Amino acid sequence: MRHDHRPLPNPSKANGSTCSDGNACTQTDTCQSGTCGGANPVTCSALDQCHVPGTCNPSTGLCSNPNATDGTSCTDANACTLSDTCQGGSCVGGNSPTLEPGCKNDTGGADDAVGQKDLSQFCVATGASCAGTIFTWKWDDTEWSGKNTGDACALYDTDDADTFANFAICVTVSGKPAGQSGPTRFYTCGNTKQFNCTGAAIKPGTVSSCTVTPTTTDPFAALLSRKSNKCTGANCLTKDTQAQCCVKPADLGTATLIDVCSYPSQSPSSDPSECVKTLFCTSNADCTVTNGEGTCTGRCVNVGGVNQCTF
Ligand SMILES: [Ca+2]
Ligand SMILES: [Ca+2]
Ligand SMILES: [Ca+2]
Repeated sequence: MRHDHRPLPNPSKANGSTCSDGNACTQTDTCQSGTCGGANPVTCSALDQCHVPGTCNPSTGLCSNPNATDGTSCTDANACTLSDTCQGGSCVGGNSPTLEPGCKNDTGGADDAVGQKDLSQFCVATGASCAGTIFTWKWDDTEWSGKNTGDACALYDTDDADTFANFAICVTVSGKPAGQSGPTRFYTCGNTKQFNCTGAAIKPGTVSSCTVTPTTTDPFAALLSRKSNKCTGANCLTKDTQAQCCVKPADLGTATLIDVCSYPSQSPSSDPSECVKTLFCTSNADCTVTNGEGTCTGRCVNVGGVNQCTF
């Protein structure tokens, strides 16, 4: 029988011996100087773009999987949705590429026609101010001398599939600074040419209207290569004269805008002096949008009398 009170021998396991530290989040537990130490911790990483890294549960060794904050930007890999955001841990596609066609500058560029005939931009919009389609065209000039006028029309084809003009909405401007000269005119056309309102005859009883604003911004103002001889009047290189029309469905019927053109001497029957030469689309192939998510192909359809891309 032992009579001393020395502790019983309790030798440590060799360093490096496996053990368990009771924490499932440390994957490699080994004895170090008689203590079980955990190492090789579980790394919690985000499951996907709409989750954030979780924390390891020591009793299970499993990571939690918290959602990213709603509204965090993400990509749903669909180019037809923009501004995608995380909602409840999933990436939800945002708005479509814009339906509103907006403005197009004259594809002929700046100063491509003689001053008073030169058109610079065409825009399509909708808005509370107009129960219909708002469109706007601009002359590059800001003033007209003597009896000179600026004359421009929007040409429409009724949907008879021949692309020839069936009617036109025309505005004349004159004076210093330019203002509207006479009322907005509606013409029925002979349906024989695309860019002429052949046999133009005043169409009574229309309800659409246009207003003229003498000086607005010029889409080509920043171009250093502007030719000052092409327009006249104060600030003509940096300002334009604008006609804005509210085209009502009652006047439009089932028609499609062909283009906006200027004409000599208030005569839309004659050959155009200048057309903006831009259409928002003519076929579905024109309606492709490429962004960081790939390519989205939309459809070219008539909205408010204007062929435009929808997605
Ligand atoms: Ca998307
Ligand atoms: Ca032009
Ligand atoms: Ca101008």
